[in-house]
Amino acid sequence: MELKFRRNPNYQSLRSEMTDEPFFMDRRKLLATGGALGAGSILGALPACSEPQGAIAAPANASAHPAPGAKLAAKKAAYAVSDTTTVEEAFNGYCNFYEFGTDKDDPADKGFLLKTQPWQIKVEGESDALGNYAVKDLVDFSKLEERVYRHRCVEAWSMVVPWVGVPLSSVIAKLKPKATAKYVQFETLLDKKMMPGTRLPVLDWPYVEGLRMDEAMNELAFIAVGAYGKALLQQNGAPLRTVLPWKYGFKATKSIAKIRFTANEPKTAWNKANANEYGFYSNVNPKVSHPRWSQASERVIGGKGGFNERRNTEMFNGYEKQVASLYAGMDLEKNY
Ligand SMILES: Nc1nc2c(c(=O)[nH]1)N[C@H]1C(S)=C(S)[C@@H](COP(=O)(O)O)O[C@H]1N2
Ligand SMILES: [Mo]
Repeated sequence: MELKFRRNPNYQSLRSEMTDEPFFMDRRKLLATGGALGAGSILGALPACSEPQGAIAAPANASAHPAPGAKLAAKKAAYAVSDTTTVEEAFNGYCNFYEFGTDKDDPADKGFLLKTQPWQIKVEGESDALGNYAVKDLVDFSKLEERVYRHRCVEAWSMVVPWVGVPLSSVIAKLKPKATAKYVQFETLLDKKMMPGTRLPVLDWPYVEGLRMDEAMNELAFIAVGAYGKALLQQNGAPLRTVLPWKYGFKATKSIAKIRFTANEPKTAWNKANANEYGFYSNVNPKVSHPRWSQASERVIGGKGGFNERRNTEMFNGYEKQVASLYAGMDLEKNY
């Protein structure tokens, strides 16, 4: 995981030229699919069978969740960040989602291939509620919250994102973990047709991540179904993903297809790829360097502060108050 700028060696200049690729591409794609239009505006006219799969906000039945880009109603929660919110185009256009390719603009370019309707989440392991669930079975769309969180990638860049979703604890409560469930593992969909990046052995697919149960139940742990007031676009992990603001971004699992409760520490994708560089905990920590770079500061993506804005990285990404107790007595250098 290193910074890569295939098309835009001066990525930052995009902020003054917002019609450049990839953002322009992304907008055009949205318009073409109706995702950026008011839900329903062009839908009534279309016969159901002509709908581009996963692109149009036309829930076929009550259990269907909003399609990528559909507007979501959410109540503002008390999680805010003093720094400027990242411009939406940067959040949508500068992504890590290796299932679509390893360049930052691959997910925005190819995400439209991912059909997010219908969607099933399979629950496995130490649970009294095993089975297959629709997104709406797990996420109560009448209780959506907007939470503005810091988002810190292990590659030393950051954003500030207004997520829309529900506490992860509310989802876990529906899944009745047994007392033997000490961890929870999240798994991303693996579909070689819809995710061209998975045809290459970049990671040991499917992408898996995990948390200790008490981490998963922490108030900050969030299941996002949206951002910027709209249902997540594919590149950001539609239809649902985890958000764990005190951890490096790769601990979040996009486009979740399985949730597995386990007695033992589950495997995680980047730890399998390089255990020396990516630990199970991966809490944001400015004092513990990545073996190949410092984590003391971060490059601010899509903010207001000029093209080379940096900020100092905070312990637990600024969420020490909420999460420090989870790691009391642990050596955070050993448990990186
Ligand atoms: N399935 C899957 N989930 C993933 C990734 C990925 O490549 N595949 N990348 C991770 C990384 S490194 C980061 S920083 C965040 C990026 O989320 P964003 O693109 O929505 O900002 O997603 C994480 N979740
Ligand atoms: Mo990341």
